[in-house]
Amino acid sequence: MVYISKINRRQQQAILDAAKNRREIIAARLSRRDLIKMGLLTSAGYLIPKLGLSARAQTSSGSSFGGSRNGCFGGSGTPASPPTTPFVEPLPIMPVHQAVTQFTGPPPTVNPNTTINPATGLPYEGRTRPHQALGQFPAQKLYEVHQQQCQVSVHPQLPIQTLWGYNGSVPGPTYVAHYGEPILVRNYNNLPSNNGGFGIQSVSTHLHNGHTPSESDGFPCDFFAVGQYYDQHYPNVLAGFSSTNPPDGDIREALSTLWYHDHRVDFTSQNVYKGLAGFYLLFNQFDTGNETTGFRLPQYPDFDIPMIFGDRNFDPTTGLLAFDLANRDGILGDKFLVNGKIQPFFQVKRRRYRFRWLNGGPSRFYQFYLTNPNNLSQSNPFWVISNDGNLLPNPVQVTNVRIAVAERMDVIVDFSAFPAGTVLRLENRLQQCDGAGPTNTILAAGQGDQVLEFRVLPDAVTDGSVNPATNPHFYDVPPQTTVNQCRQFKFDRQNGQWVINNKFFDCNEVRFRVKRNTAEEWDLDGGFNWSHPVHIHFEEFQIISRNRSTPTAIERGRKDVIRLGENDSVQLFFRFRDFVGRYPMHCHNVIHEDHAMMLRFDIDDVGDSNESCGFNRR
Ligand SMILES: [Cu+2]
Repeated sequence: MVYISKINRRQQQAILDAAKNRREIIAARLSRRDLIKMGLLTSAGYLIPKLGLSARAQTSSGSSFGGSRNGCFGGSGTPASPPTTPFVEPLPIMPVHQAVTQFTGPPPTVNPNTTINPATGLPYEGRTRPHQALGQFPAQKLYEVHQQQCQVSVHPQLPIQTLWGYNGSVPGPTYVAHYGEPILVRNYNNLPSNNGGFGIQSVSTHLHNGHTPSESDGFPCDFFAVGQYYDQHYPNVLAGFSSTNPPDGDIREALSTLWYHDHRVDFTSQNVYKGLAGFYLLFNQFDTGNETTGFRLPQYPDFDIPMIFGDRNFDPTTGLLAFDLANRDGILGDKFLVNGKIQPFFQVKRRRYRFRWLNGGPSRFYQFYLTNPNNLSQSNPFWVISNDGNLLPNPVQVTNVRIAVAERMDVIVDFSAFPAGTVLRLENRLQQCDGAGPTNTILAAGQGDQVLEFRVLPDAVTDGSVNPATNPHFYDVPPQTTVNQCRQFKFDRQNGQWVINNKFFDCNEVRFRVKRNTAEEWDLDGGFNWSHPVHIHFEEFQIISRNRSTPTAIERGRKDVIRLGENDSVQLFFRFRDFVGRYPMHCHNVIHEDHAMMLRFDIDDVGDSNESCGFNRR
């Protein structure tokens, strides 16, 4: 809780003034580049103390109202949110996105629809490149989505929030997709002219870990304006269909839990913080959603529950969502939302559930435990079955799991072992004192962030799902083949911002070219004092080694986010197959991403040896 009385009143006022002035800058929609031009950023990348812009510059300790919290001293200069009572509302479940029989507006086309829309004076469509695979994988279903402002309650003790969602839902509706069933999604930008303080009204929607042609991937610079649409083609095809495993692709590369979110260059953190994210679930003949068929994983949707975690700050005066543009390290919220509600509860039957845990950011790392508040010494193990949407070869039993921003962990929790009336809390016990990365301190049970409360019901229930204790087998991990090219990347800090191999992101700079249908090794090196959850679009990788050691059982599958801790060095194996075009690699601490820890690489049929391994080569 807060300890306002212990903090100097003048310091509190400085923090509030700074927050107010920063909000005004944010409302003016100034990007990092604008701030540098206006001389409002120091050479170290921090906001100057003028007009109280930087509370940190005025307070020697940088203390926030939070004082000591989770054993952290000092703070980010962010005022504490208003108090809220935990576990008063049920966990919301996002609606399943429903297909339409035809699109509003013009019919879909292979080439972008560049006809001028008389209502806006802009081309109808924001897309700039033709669909490369719509002919080969014609859409069997059409979805229409409107990105728009909506009124949302995050907690009954806070006012209604004006957020941005997909079809009025925050988080967005859940796509239920199937391999072998290509879809076309028409994204309309219907965002309002007033951004309400932060966020920018142009968008690019990325389907995170989709094997998606570049023009539909949601590349950060493929953003489009209010009044335009953008058709995105999701073939829902297994990687390798035109290369290693024709004609249907490699079943070992099947994905399950994907998500979509805004990826607008320089503004991803603001737009996602404001609500632009949702789930995309992909089923097939093994992961069927039916617990009597295939791998017999718990039944969707009754016992297969997607959960997106997000931490947020709310203005202590107005109770409205607050975003701090001045923060370069990463934003830590003091309110914990699951599926858009602060600290909800979820009633469970005495059986197995599949939970799809997704860290929706912006910056925090979680280490989740199941804590019994009435018996803190009780250990409550569960099973990890998938990492970043890739089912592991076998379930792995754990007592806790760490999840960085954008990582997904599908887990199975068996509540049959608990008597009716048991309460368990999903507790984050990883200490993190600033946005740049966690300490490695694990807090005592009951001392961490209480994110969600499970309440075990007395109902009689059947359970046809597979028991993970019987060691069921899912997919093998494909073998690693000879690589065509090795590349090396150093993730570092420069002038208070973030670089990959000493460079900031530039939409038009192709840092290297990967030759289609070849394998590559990428070596990633972390810096000092910072952690980076690095995401590579388009292809999953396997971890060859982490700090010269074999990865853990949970990291031994395939992934699309690699946690790069302090001084970590990892080697990754990729196969880049099937499609061509531009894709990014970036830090998924979205504050780092926007300031500008990202690069563009292109896949084509030539390739090059840029950024090749050589310096500090092991
Ligand atoms: Cu980072």
